[in-house]
Amino acid sequence: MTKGQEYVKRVFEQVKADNAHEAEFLQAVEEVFDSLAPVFDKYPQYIDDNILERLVEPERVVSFRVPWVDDQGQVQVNRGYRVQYSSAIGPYKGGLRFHPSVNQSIIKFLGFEQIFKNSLTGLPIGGGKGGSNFDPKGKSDREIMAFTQSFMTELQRHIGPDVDVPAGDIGVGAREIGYMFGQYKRLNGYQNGVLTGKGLTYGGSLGRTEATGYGTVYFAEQMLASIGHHFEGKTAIVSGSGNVAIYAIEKLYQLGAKPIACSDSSGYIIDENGINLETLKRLKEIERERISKYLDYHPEAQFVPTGESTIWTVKADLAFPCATQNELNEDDAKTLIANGVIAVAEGANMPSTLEAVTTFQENGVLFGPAKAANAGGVATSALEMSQNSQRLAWSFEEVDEKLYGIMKTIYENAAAAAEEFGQPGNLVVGANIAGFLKVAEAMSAQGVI
Ligand code: NDP
Ligand code: 2IT
Repeated sequence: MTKGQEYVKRVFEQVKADNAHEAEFLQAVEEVFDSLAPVFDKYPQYIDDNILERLVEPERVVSFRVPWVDDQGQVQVNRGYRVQYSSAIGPYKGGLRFHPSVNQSIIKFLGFEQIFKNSLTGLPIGGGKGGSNFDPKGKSDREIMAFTQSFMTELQRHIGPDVDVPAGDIGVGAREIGYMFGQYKRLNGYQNGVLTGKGLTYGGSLGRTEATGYGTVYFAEQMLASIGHHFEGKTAIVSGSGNVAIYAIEKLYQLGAKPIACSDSSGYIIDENGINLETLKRLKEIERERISKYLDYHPEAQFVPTGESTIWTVKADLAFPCATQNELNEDDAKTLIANGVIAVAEGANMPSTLEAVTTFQENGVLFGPAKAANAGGVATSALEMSQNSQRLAWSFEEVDEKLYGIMKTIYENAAAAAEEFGQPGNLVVGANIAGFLKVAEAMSAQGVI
């Protein structure tokens, strides 16, 4: 074993002992640590500085009670979180997730990923994440408002435009950001840089809604170009049917591909004619319906309920997991490969298990890891912060052009780091190393922090 390998192994054993019950967090840490040994062999001073031990410990973990009253007049209580992971390169930045599965392990895995993702964007943003085990499904607008106002009443004491800037994630979109912004303003006065993903009438950026999905497809375009391919004539599977999935589908169409399947937690649909984007947007963005409703408008499509088979059994050239963590396992990877998949780009955070990633890589499938491929969302959030500071609003084209440039640069930097550290083509290793190096250098420069 090299010194770097010994160091990474030793720290990971300690992280496991200290966080034994946090499976998702340990999975995210393992994926990053697995890439970093050659960095420590090249820069042994980072071993002497105990850089990993420091980086893996969040600067701050806040957990709080969120009491609210439902439409029946019953008092409900949920648990809220904000993990302020690393401010080495900028204020904490990262989304808020409202989903019943949210716990400290999930928020810490997302916050840890966010450090490297945000570093890769090239913009001055640190890593953070938050959320609640609140389940927005089936709740009235009034209940959503009651919950989000209570959530922000506590969260507001921990955030600020130069301190920590939350945004959306699963279960948190324009409506939730709007209510939270309103509540923050009542308590602290107007500070438009405190949240991103805001509505266009009160400081939001054109292109933020589209950014994560578009960015993932721009990243995949770079991956395909590296082997002389393009989207024209290719079919795609996109899991999920939320913000990321919808705008990945939109950009795939614009670049000449045909998305034929998408999903929600109830099941998946296949439409060999291509998913009708207008129907999908109406069902998901306006009516908040289940995906099977799609068949009411397109009876030629098929619906397969969850439990029968997964969306990864659909034959297609490209796969974009855009729903949630660990939605694609080793068996799914093998099925995709048997069906001839060429490229996989992760719109969601950690959607592929560690075994699935290895399976793709060992079988020559182009693989774009989440922290690189889905960084367009947070990058555009940082562009929203810039516009807020300038008191300007850029055009859609200006934002989209910047997003495209950022995704291309992330691809190039990840590919170059993979090459430099002896694993050409391995974008997992490349993204982890490129993201890490900037944070490590910033931490070293700032002393023992
Ligand atoms: P949305 O809430 O808009 O959509 C989430 C979609 O994923 C829904 O279709 C949902 O189905 C499905 N889904 C969520 N949880 C599960 C689950 N446990 N099992 C099956 N399906 C599930 O969220 P986003 O589109 O914003 O986020 C999707 C992914 O992208 C997440 O991993 C998020 O962290 C990541 N991401 C988001 C960014 C953003 O800017 N929004 C930026 C970067 C990454 P259902 O409605 O049935 O629950
Ligand atoms: O996972 C992510 O990068 C996000 N949910 C977006 C975070 C942000 O601050 O825009």
